[in-house]
Amino acid sequence: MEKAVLVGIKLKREKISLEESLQELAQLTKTAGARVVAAISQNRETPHQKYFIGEGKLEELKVVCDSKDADLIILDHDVSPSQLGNLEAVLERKVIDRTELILDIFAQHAHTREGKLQVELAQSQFRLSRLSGKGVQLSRLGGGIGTRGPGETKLETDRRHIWKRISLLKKEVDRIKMHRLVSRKKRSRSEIKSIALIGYTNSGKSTLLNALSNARIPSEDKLFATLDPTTRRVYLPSGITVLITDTVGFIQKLPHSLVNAFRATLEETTESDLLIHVVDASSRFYEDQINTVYNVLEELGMIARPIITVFNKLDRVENKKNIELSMRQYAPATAISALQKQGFEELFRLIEKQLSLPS
Ligand SMILES: Nc1nc2c(ncn2[C@@H]2O[C@H](COP(=O)(O)OP(=O)(O)OP(=O)(O)O)[C@@H](O)[C@H]2O)c(=O)[nH]1
Ligand SMILES: [Mg+2]
Repeated sequence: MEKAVLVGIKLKREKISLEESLQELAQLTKTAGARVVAAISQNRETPHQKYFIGEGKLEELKVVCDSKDADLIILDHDVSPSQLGNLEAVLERKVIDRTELILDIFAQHAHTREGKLQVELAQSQFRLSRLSGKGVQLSRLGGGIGTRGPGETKLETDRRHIWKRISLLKKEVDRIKMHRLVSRKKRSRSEIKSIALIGYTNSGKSTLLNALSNARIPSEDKLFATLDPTTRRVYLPSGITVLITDTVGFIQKLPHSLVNAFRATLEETTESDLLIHVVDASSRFYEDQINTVYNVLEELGMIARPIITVFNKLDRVENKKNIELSMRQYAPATAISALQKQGFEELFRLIEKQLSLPS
């Protein structure tokens, strides 16, 4: 297992919480299959031109890496290709950033053909942007995180080959998109209402859909357990059937290449009649997470859909007062425990009301 040192960086103008961001980075690292052996952080006015972090911090980082025998360094910030190269030269280890880490997780978790294509496309575009910086060679020390493609795919390192691969992948993705369009048209003719579950990663979307439909979608205490959308039939108490789709979770600082790659997959969601926004009410950071979800929705042009907000994991919430306040703020909203199957009656009532179904 690779041993990773995390580096949290906050620039003065940024509004993120360093603690929250680092905690999340640690979880992402674990999900990618590496072990966190140390974490350091730095507040800076502006990035250091050559290394992004300051030279003193770099010195400290080098000492920590040596003493912990680390294999790789993960930066909680996007840096330029040349800064990355300079850091690798000094630290003599693989250095990756948050985007690369998330891409690696996506590569490991994509299972359908389309998911794999989308991820490889995003990875290839990312690689190309790295290469085109200053013509820096990808100095990948060994394998592991940042070098893996989806499935058996090996990532290309040659610019010309990447170009070719990208255009091939794009064609494939387009072909699948056409297919989906046709089956979606068929479905909309059948007039079954469709609902999409959206929300921050690990909020409990898959657990909820499993509970509602007796499906067996893998749910794990990991970030991005679900990548490929799954649709299930759910029977409402009124006897009406709806289709509910479980989707990829959102995260703060979601790489742009990925938002674009998953736009196609999420198009399914954009056409649904209703969104159910699942919130992990037991997280200290749930309000930030709600805002992140709204930002991504805006980016995807989905904000106009009717939304029901569901505060999940109520069984783990100690201070229920806050949740009650939030429920009023985000009405129509309700609180449930997907794991213990509690609060579903009210959820069903809201769904039927929003879809204007007779209940
Ligand atoms: N205590 C408690 N845990 C829950 C509840 N709902 C989900 N969980 C746990 O939260 C973790 C994440 O659940 P998932 O259903 O995989 O979450 P997700 O939103 O699908 O996550 P991604 O697919 O990674 O975006 C799992 O360990 C679940 O068992 C709940 O109501 N109460
Ligand atoms: Mg899931």
